Amino acid sequence: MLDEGLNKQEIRRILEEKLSPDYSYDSGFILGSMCTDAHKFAKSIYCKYVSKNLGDPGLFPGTQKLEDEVVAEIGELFNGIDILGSFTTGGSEANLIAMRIAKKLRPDIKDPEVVLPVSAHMSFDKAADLLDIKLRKAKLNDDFELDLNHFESLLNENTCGVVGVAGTTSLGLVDPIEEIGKLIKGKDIFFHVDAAFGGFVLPFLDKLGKQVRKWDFSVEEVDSITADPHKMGMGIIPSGGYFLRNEAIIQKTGFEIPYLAGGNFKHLHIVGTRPGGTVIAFWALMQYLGNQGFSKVVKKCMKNTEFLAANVRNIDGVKLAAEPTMNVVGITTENGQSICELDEELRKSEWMLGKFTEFNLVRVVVMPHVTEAHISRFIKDLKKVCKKLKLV
Ligand code: 0PR
Repeated sequence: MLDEGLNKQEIRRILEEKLSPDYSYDSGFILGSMCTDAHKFAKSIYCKYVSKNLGDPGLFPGTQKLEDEVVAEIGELFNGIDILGSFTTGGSEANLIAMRIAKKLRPDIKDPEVVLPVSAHMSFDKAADLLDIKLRKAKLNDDFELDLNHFESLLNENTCGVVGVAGTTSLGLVDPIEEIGKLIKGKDIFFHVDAAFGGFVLPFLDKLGKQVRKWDFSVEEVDSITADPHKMGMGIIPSGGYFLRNEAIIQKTGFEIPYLAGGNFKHLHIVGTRPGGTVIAFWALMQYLGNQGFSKVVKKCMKNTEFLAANVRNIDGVKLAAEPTMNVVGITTENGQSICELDEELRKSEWMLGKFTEFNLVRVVVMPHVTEAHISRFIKDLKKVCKKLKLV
């Protein structure tokens, strides 16, 4: 550390220089990210309330009330009534909370297992590792749809939880949540839906008149949902969300910290100190955009998705891995050649895509920061790369 501090202007200059290697969302090169530039209004609100700490809600009862309000509003958006929950650091933490509940609710199972699709996010592997849960992964069919028969065959007396994904990480596809619900109906198995990405897309697709499979609390058996404001919600990083149908679960499985300055309370969080500013910022953003504002954003992303998909269909050498359900486009080679070289070549022109070797596809997430002009530039380079690699 310096003995004497520098002046602010100098520090700002140094920061600009040191951070110059970072990619910016508006460059268009970030095509493979599920995050985006936070909404301007959310940013300004966040700065004002950055010191609020929801780790000790007794000290910040106003902030806590806003969190309860925003959670209830999101719960309604997901067709639930009196939904509880809280903001998290992201989808990984929310999924970890869900897996912990699944295990805790079945103390009678000595070696607990969770059944989930092989396309489920890495965070479930992390949760399983931390909680000592065995994951049983169900296969996908050739069209990347979940193989329900295989899923069913993995259920047994050790199953404490099942997971369905509403917006898979690789392709943005929605699992047959209703059908999974039927498989566990009447059984003492916790059902968690991971809509980390889809949570702030699917409700608005529905409102735009697009056919969407049932995926939320409207499916009776669904117990909890992950949905992240810091993805398609355009909230501040970090803003994840965990939403739970049944309050008794918090009483049964929650933690208590007896010494807090603001007093004791039951909670499910993994972390202690917890940002209030991100919650307040998202509350404000929801009031500002309303249903119409979010629908407009989703509509634009879907228009750009269709633009990209239409182009990919016409490029010799590559094809869509699956028809996009939401604003995620998987691109694969027509001749089955490995996607690795394609990804490498595109990276040379700075295109930052997601690479999924297990499904042999590269992923474009058409986030709000991605414009038609960016996609046009990308398509041009993609065509060049297809020729260079002789995929044509
Ligand atoms: N569930 C699903 C379905 C996800 O896709 C993700 C993350 C998570 C849970 C975990 O969320 P957190 O990262 O908030 O804990 N999906 C993104 C992905 O793996 C994460 C990401 C975001 C990766 C931005 C890259 C990036 O630039 O693609």
